Amino acid sequence: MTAGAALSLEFVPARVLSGRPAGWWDGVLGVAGYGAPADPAWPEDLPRMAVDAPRLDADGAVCEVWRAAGPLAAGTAHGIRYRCNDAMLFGCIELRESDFAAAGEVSALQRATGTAYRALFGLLEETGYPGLLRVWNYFPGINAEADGCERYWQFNAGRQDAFLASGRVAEGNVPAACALGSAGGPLSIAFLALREPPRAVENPRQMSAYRYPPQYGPRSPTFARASVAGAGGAPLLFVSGTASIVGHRTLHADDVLAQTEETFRNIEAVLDEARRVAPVRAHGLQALAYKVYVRDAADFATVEACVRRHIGADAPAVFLRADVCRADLLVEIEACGGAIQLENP
Ligand code: 3EB
Repeated sequence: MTAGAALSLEFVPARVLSGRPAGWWDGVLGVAGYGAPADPAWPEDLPRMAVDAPRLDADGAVCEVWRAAGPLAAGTAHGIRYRCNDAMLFGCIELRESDFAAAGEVSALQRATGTAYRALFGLLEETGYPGLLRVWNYFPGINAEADGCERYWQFNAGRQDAFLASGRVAEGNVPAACALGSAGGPLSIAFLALREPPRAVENPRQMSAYRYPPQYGPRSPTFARASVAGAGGAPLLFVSGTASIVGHRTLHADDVLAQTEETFRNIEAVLDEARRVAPVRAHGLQALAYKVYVRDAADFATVEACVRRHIGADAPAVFLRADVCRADLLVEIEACGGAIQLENP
């Protein structure tokens, strides 16, 4: 990473990472691995998340490596492993639902989610990084019904309760996020927070998710379409998981190509909005890094070709098999860039 860059992202095959010398890890804020468990040879105090979401575009697991300008401090509090510098903090929390019992109307997943988010807000409060910028959420069976309610809805209830309990409003000042169904394993949450509050960005083509009508669940999802913050005049940019939703409705059910095209119309719209409200340096879709979640592995080639038509051959992108939070959504795409330095693989 170049001197002075506030934050950098590199997608690295997990097998390459395991050979890195000890000193290489010094500037690493944290790692999210997709497709395989975390490597036990990594530093003990490294925040890491292992998500069971197989990679579709290459063999083996891939790791998202976040680096920040040093010096970094590390710690564990509220069950969260974190690293931070003077501007930002990255943390990971993994909770097993089996460690939680359902209580009356409240499912084990809802309780685990509430516990995770209360821990997250407690940590940010104590360490002094209140500006929650980006959250990644993964848990198995996101579309399954359990205890008379969709599991994604249970997750939304636990998340929103914790936002409200922390004194944060559940709309407006909310982070960029994604929520995907893994193939198994714990509730896994990674997050990035800053000293300063980020600016939430919405998409004029889409209803804000926190205003979705109740047909998508009694408690609405708590996230913004994008968020921008920090790095002086050139903000870091995170575009949330984005899908084929216009207004509040899913478009093109059963047509994965049309969904992918619609998703890019949404990403373009949220990028335009981000540039309108902040001095974001992002010269179009080719300047961002992407994670693409595909529900059905058989759709991978169709989705990849469409994605590459939009982002070009060189933009960093990984393609993962995962369930999207509405049963009729076949693809979801997240992006980041702006002042984030992107290392090409
Ligand atoms: C949507 O637009 C699709 O619950 O944190 C995208 C990004 C979606 C984040 C979340 C859900 C979330 O509603 C799903």
